Amino acid sequence: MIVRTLKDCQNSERRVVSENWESVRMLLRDDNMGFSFHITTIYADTETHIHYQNHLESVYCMSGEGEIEVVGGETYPIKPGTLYILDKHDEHYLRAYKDAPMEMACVFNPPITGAEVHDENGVYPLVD
Ligand code: 9YT
Repeated sequence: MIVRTLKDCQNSERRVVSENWESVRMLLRDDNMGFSFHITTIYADTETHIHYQNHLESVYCMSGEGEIEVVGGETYPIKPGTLYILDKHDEHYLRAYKDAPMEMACVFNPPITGAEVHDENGVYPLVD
């Protein structure tokens, strides 16, 4: 059994900050669960290009509002209670509207190690 609190994880190297978002990786590859689990804050009034070519991701919105635009496809609203599932490694633009950040719970398969950063194409590398 493993038990962690968001507060403890925030006060550790599990909290990673980037230009448009920050993410607290509460569960990582070295926990051997087959997935990773993150609490991610998408800053208000931002647009992020993301393309997880090596990972599947599901994202549940807990607060805030925005939208996800699939490149070459539809745009879907995101609000509290919305789960989006990138089952086709969908390349997308993630936008948080200007009034408030979006608080998201994210699951990655395969799990990330915690060291990855988005490259210039919005991709996380697959770490051996
Ligand atoms: C929703 C999303 O993919 N945001 C980017 C950060 C990611 N969730 C992470 O690395 O924790």
